Amino acid sequence: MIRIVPVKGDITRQHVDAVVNAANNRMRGGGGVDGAIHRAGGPAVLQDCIARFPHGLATGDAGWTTAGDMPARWVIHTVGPNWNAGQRDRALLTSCYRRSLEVADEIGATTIAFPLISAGVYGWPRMDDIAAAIDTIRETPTRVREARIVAFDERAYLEVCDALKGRGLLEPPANERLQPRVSTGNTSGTTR
Ligand code: AR6
Repeated sequence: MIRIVPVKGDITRQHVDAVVNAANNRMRGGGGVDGAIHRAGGPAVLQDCIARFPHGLATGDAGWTTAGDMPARWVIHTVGPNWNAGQRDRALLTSCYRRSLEVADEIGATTIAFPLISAGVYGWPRMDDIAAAIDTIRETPTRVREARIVAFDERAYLEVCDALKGRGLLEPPANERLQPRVSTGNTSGTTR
């Protein structure tokens, strides 16, 4: 079963097999996550976009390139619906999360980091985006073991945590999980 891990921070710094980019149809860079990924990955990402996607990508679809200089090995680019431009078909948004996992399976990525696709410049209501992300990731058959949902700010991060908690999916933080249980009572039955 896939683990969904909430993370607060910058997606370009994630040590995972693949980071997902919230791109646009042209696939030649942009602002937000897209700008950050092209800056951190360097020119190799754009070169690969041009070589592998001469005509860009359809909304709801996904495809991979190198991650260039980032710690990840691949970028999985996906094009979310632009709510602000009237693209409000939720199936296009869930398709982005599903297609990204399918591409991850194609390339053999088992750890992946998602941004909140369409929830920035494209204006998709964030709570609904978070629900779409979690439910689609859980429902898509995949060999991916860990999917991080990377939120850029504290508020979005807490919303992701709440949505996971509401579904019984929020795991305790790693440091709590790893802490050995310390017994306080003297259970040996002897006195010292
Ligand atoms: N790491 C993680 N999350 C981030 C980062 C980052 N470095 N930067 C922003 N976010 P957006 P969209 C969050 O606008 O709505 C571009 O110009 C951000 O707070 O990046 O799908 C493309 O070229 C928000 O919650 O993507 C397209 O034209 C989420 O990531 C268009 O924007 C997505 O915000 C795509 O718009």
